[in-house]
Amino acid sequence: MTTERSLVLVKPDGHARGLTGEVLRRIEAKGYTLVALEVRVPEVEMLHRHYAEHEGKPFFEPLVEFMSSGPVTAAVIEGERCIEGFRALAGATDPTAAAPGSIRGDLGRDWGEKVQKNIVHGSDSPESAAREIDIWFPGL
Ligand code: RTP
Ligand code: MG
Repeated sequence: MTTERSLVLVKPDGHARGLTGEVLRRIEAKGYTLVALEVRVPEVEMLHRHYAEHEGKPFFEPLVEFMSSGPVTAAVIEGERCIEGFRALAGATDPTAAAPGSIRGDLGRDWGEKVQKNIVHGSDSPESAAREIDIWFPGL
C-alpha cells in the first residue's frame, strides 16, 4: 500500500461555473477520502509560495492574478497513489488537449486567454504535496 495525500484546488473558473461539487464527486467516486476542505479567496502572497516553481515564467503573474480573482476550494485528499491518480482524473494541463473522461477533458474550455483556466490543480509529487499541504493547511 502506498497511501498518499495530495492537495487539490478547484480554481476560480471551476467555482464560478459551479463545478466544485462535480470535482469532489469524482474524487469520492474514485475512492479517495477528503481529509480537509475549505473555500477561500487566496492571498497573493500565498499563491507566490504555492506557484514558486513557475516564478519568472510569462504566465506567472497572470496565473497569480487569476487564482486570486475569486473563491477557490482547497482540499486534501487521501488514497492509494492518489497524487498520480488525481493527475489522471484531472487530465492534461491544456483543456483542449485533455482526454475525454478527465475533468479538464470533459469540462474544460479553451478561453483563448493568457492563462489556461483548467478548473483544478493537483500536486505533482510527494514533495510538492507535502509543501503545498503545509501552505494551505499548516499543521495538518
Ligand atoms: P496544476 O499545477 O494547476 O495542477 O497544473 P499543471 O501541473 O497541469 O500545470 P503547471 O505546468 O504546473 O502550470 C500551472 C498552471 O499554470 C497555468 N498555465 N498557463 N502557457 C500557459 O498559458 C499556462 N501554462 C500553465 C495553468 O492554470 C496551469 O494549471
Ligand atoms: Mg503543476
